[in-house]
Amino acid sequence: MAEDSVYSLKMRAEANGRHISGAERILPEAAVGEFAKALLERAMHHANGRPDFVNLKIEKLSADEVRSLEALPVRTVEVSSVEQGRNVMTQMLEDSGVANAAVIVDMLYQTSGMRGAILLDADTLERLEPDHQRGVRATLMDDAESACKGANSCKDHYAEAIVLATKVANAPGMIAELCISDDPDYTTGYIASRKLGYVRITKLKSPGTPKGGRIFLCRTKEIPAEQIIAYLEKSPVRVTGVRPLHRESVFDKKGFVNRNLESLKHDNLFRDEFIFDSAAAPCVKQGGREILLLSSNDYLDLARDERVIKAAKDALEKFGLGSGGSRLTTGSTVLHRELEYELAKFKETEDALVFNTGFAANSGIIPALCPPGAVIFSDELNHASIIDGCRAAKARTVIYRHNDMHDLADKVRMIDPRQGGLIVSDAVFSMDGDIAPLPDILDIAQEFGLFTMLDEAHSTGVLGESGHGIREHFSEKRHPDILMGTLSKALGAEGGFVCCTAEMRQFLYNKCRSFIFSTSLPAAIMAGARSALEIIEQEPQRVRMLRENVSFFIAELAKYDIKCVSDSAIIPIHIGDEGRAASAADQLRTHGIVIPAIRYPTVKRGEARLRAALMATHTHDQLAFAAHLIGQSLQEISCLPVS
Ligand code: WAQ
Ligand code: MG
Repeated sequence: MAEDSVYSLKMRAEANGRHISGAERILPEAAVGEFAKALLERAMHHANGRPDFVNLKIEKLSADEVRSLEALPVRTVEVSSVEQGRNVMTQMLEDSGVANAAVIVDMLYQTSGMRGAILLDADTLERLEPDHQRGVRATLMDDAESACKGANSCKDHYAEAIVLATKVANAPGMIAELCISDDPDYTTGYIASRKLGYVRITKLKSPGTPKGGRIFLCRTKEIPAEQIIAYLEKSPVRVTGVRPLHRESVFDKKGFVNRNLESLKHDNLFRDEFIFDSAAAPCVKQGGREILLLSSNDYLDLARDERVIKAAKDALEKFGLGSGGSRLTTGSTVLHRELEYELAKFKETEDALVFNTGFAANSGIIPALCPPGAVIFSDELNHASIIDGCRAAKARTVIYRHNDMHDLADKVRMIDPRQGGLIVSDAVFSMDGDIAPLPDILDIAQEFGLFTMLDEAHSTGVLGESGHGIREHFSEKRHPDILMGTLSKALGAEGGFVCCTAEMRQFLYNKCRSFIFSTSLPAAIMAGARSALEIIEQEPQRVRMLRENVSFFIAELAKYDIKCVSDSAIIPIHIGDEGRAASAADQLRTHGIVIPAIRYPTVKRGEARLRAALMATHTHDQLAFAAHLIGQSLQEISCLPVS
């Protein structure tokens, strides 16, 4: 039985006179309705924009004028650079007996912005298409099975190209076709002919370039150009045997994960999870065992304080658990604002803004403050969240040597950032326990009009006579623009915050993406943190006890020849080799002490260390016991071979 009547469908969409999409089909009568709808859908919803003009042309063809052609055989040449791709194309053209192959490929690379192809005489290099701007377009073609393959398939560069290439390769007088996609991110192009088949070349341009074009290379000795053009434009073709592209090797997802895990283990950088059955107190329970914890950042032991828990409980009952929305929509309660006023008072600023985590604060604030053109000056030992903030910012980042104010001043002076910028530093460095020279940072920033940002995650509740932080420590009257901190360490709660001027708060409230696009913290957390803040004000002895514990512990370690320095509650015990640090931590665990081995990428490779963090409530007995065991295990691991 003969097929139904056959129709050509052509869609073209424009906006402001600019082409935005086009597609065509050749279909049996029964499929016309469905595909017409799908083509319109494609016209109306194209990534290039919304059209103001759509042309859908439906035309009956006489079935016997439609030629059926077998799809060209396909192969793929993987190349590793554009240059290599270009050479492969040139070589294949030469092998097809074309003189001037390099000149022709060069011409392809000069082409862009055409709707159609260059029709080029291979012998005279004469352009034969009547309209050089537009080029000649191959049209009236389709995959013979498109009616069965469904109307809703999205644009498939390969499927469309193989149909076109098959039609073109069968044109009278045709020698070869060369093609580079004009899609900025589609780097695969091809060379095709009846002799070569369809040869895909994986890199013909670098990603991001909107250049692309086609050359139809022909001989007109026996066939006049008009006849070639008439075939390309007017002779309907249906291509059979178009198969979806077979990918030799799909990406190995499982292998990706496993290779990463293996390499972490090999480098002694794999981390296991410790699971506790109790709060992070000096003594914790783990699997029924009592363990001495020397790694909590709950420095003042407030997370489990009765008053803190009661405040949180009351708020929990009143406000429920989750906040249900971003601060910009429905996630602000009086408790959020009250805590912010208290934080501002605590840090002597006009106002404050609470973030979901310290990480969210740092990684969001820096990009907000540093647009393209600005320069960020960042200490080489800054916390990962600051590094990620720098990476996310469109500004340039300049790293200065750790706490080296000469290096910082030199770099600022040399770069002379006229479009603004930021100096950003940890107040207490999280892996070293030392303090940033705040007054010097403020001096340098002042001279050049730079913003300043200090991360007080480990200094709030720790530095200064009464724990107010780095300004109290230096008796500094000036304010950094951004005094960032966390609720999750000495305040025993959860979240990050920024203390700043009222205008800066408004700026961040409106500009900081990590703040805007997060559901706010529960009111119960706000109430708990506020209570903790009150306790720090009322009981400054906690801060003194913490400081006293640090001196005691450092003196105990010295008894075992372990020399440590720290200006905070973080005490690094330097080991160096990752494997030794990991063994020391493992050994201490078996003896009932948790003190983690800090390794790359938290610190540089070869600078692994045990990192003790003390609490105000550790007893001297506990600390003396810990120092003794640490001394013992360091002696044992020093006999281990360096891994
Ligand atoms: N007739 C002649 N030339 C055309 C036509 C046509 N129907 N359609 C496009 N061109 C020209 C025009 O100058 C374009 O700028 C250029 O070709 C590239 O067109 O196996 O996407 O539609 O994975 O961007 C190759 C697939 C994809 C390789 C090619 O071309 C693979 C592609 P694009
Ligand atoms: Mg394209």
